[in-house]
Amino acid sequence: MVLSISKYSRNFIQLVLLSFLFSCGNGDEKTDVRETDLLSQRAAFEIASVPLPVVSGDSILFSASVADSSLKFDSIVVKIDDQRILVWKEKPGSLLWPSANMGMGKHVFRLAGFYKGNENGSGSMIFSIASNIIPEEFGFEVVKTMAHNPSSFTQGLEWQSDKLFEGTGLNGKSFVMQINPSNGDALKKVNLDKEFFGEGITILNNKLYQLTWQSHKGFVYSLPELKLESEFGYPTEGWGICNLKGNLVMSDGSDKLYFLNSKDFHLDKTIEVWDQKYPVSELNELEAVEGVVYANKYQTDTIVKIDPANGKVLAYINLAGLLKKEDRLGNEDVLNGIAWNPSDKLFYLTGKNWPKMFAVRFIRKKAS
Ligand SMILES: [Ca+2]
Repeated sequence: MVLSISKYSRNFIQLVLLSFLFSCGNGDEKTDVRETDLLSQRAAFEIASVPLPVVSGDSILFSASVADSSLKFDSIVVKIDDQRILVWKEKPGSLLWPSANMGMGKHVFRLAGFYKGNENGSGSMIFSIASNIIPEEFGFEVVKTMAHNPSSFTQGLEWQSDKLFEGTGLNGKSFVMQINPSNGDALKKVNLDKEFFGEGITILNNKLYQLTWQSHKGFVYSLPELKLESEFGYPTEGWGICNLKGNLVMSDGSDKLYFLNSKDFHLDKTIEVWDQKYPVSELNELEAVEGVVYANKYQTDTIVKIDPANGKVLAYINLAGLLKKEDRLGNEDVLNGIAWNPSDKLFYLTGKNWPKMFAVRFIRKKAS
């Protein structure tokens, strides 16, 4: 619980910073007022609370009143996130807003009051949207068991046609490899410099992208030769990566997925992942399969199936017992490799320092 509270406050700070950046670049009416100024102004409005969280699909009734009766307004601009929704004349009112097309997680309802052209009061409220989908529950069936190199601290796993690639972590032990699927031996291997802690990998248009943990730097390799070609930067930590519709999709250990343009690596969009009650944090290794994203939750035996359009959890897959107790080698040997093989339609799963890799089919649990 302590973790989730600190994550909440971290998300809030990120949100405020993000809003600040957006407001700086917005030439809208008087939005050259900096967000920090806006938040430090007198709270001119009282905004009625909404359900915590709002259930996706429900309409949200926003209503506000004047808290500071000494202020007069010509107009009150209503925004949700950065979008200007409407303008109330002289007095605040109410707004019934549909949530169906909004992404999961945090949003901001914001009011800015103006009098004779000057902004003279503000108010804002953060609210969250949770999924309206009951996640399906899956177990698994092992179809094939293979050897995996137990010295590989697995951070990313991905098939390209019949070739399997693995990225590993730890400083001085970080590699990107093409491996023999039957025993985990490296067929091709590139070492990362000691300063880098390797993370997830993904393959798009014959290029392999590899993240690093805290260096804000990724590497691009050309295939099939697995030759370092270029580097790219990103502001977050790097955890897992996959690709979807030509975009790179990254995790950073939070409840967010970041969609990066693969040409210039700019951030196209961010989604937050939620089930019906809570954000799903610690998202790690990723795999995109037939338009949806699978993510393992760090230090658990759970893989989460996510709708990338909105961040809703579609299913939870429970992989407890996949690696038997007698095969476990230490504390850090957590599930951390997910690679979908389209030719046999199986998930290939392994973990950090696991001696085995498994080809697995997910089996839907019967409703009890
Ligand atoms: Ca993967």
